[in-house]
Order: sequence, then structure tokens, then C-alpha cells
Amino acid sequence: MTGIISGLRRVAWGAASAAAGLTAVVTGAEAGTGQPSPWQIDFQTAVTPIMEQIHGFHLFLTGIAATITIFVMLLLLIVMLRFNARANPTPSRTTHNTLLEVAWTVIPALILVVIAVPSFRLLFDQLEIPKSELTVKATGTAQWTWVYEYPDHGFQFDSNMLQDNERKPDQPRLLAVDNEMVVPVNKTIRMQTTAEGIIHAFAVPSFGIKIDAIPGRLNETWFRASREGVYYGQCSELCGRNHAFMPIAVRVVSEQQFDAWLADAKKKWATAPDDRSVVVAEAQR
Ligand SMILES: [Cu+2]
Repeated sequence: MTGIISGLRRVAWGAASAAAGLTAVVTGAEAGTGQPSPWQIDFQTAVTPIMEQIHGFHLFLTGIAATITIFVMLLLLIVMLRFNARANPTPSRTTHNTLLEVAWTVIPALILVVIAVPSFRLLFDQLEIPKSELTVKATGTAQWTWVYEYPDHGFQFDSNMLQDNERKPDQPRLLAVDNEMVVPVNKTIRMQTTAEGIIHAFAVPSFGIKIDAIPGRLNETWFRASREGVYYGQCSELCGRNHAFMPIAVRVVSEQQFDAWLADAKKKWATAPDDRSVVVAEAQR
């Protein structure tokens, strides 16, 4: 079933993009650019096992929903054609059918159970963190920026959206930032989120991550990116004036590149551990 649906979607996708003459653009998106693309009708490309699971679950649900929709439409058609006043002038007086009533109660309940099992498994997989190799803590601030802290390495930095006059031509508008969060490829990253003053949410579609960042609370999730590249996300909690202007940019690099970046970052941003708590205390006053 899911095979048929994905095949159909691919056909529809091909037709739509070819008709619009956007094949080249769409091919770029297919390769996994970590951002939305013109005429996109599906999720962004998955680069983590969790997002692959989300893709699969979505297809599975679409299959069930499509089957039910077609079944109900067929029933409606039969009723309209065979039991209208002209075709069926003397209607049946039957009002109850025990077997039928049991069936239309039990079958939908079973369908819900069939949906609930993989749904809960996915929820647990998102929040049960495997042994991690790096921790990154993202703090959404009351000034609508993200602060990324690497507690294993003792530094942190601010990440702000690039304005139009600051962007290079290949950097996407409203998504590119001055300081990207950088992580190594094929490593399990423990992602912690919190906030100062207002509630934000940390979301990166390609990673299948979306988790609230709440003042006074530390939320945790994880990801393991399987492909190098820059993956974009946005704050996903209506948090105020600059909600739309606090993008998330995660650069996934090779281990060697990561080590080089780490050495630079430590030189640039390492501060005494107390500095930040002073800033936090001032912000909360
Ligand atoms: Cu926000």
C-alpha cells in the first residue's frame, strides 16, 4: 500500500514539476538542501533515522486515510445510485443490524490501535536518547536570538539572522545566520533546549526535531545526521515580535572539519563559566 502511494506521489510530483519547468530546482531539493524548495509538496529530505521514521509513519497514515476515504465515497455512491427515491420507491423498514453495528464500532477501534502502536514507538524514540557523543544546548532568548552552548567544551555563542545586506547570494533569506551551530556527521548529538523570558521551540525539519524551549526547564532530544550540509529550521512557538526572524542553521561537517572548527570556536568564545549565569540573572531580573 505504502509502495503504491509513494509511487503515485512520485508520478504527481514529476508531472507538477515538469509542467512548471522547475525540474532543476526540484532536483536540488531532492538532493537534500536542508530548506524548503519551490513547488515542494512533501517533507524536506530526511537526514536522520528519526526523520526517516516520521516519513514512513506519514506514508502509512496517508495510506490508511486514503483507503478509508475511497471506501466511504464508494458507499455514498452506492447509496445515491441504488437507494434514491426513483430507483428504490419502497424503502426497507430495517433500523438495526447487530452484526453491522458491532463491526463499525470494532473495526475503527482496531484501526486506531494499529495507528497508536507505531505512533507511540516514534514518540519514545524521539525522546529516549541513545549514548551521545556531543551535547549542544540551545537557549532561546528574550531578544529573539539563539545561544548555542557546547557544555563538553566550555564555550557558547549567539546566533543571529543575517539581514538582506549581509547575505551572500547562496544564503537563503530569513534562514541564514551569522554563527551556525556546527556538529559532526554520523555522531549522536544530545540536543538540549531552554529559554530566557519567553517560550520558543527548536525545530529542524530534516532532523525530525521539534521541541519546546521553556524558561526554567531543560528539554532534551537527539539527532544523528547522516549527511554533511547545512540544515535550516525556525522557532516554532509564537514567541512575539521577532518570532519569524530567529532561524536555526545547523552545519553538519566531517569529524576533521569539526575538530578544526572546535579549536577556532574555543579560542573565539570560551568564557569563564560564570559569565553566562550573570547574563541570565540580569535578563530574568
Ligand atoms: Cu521564538
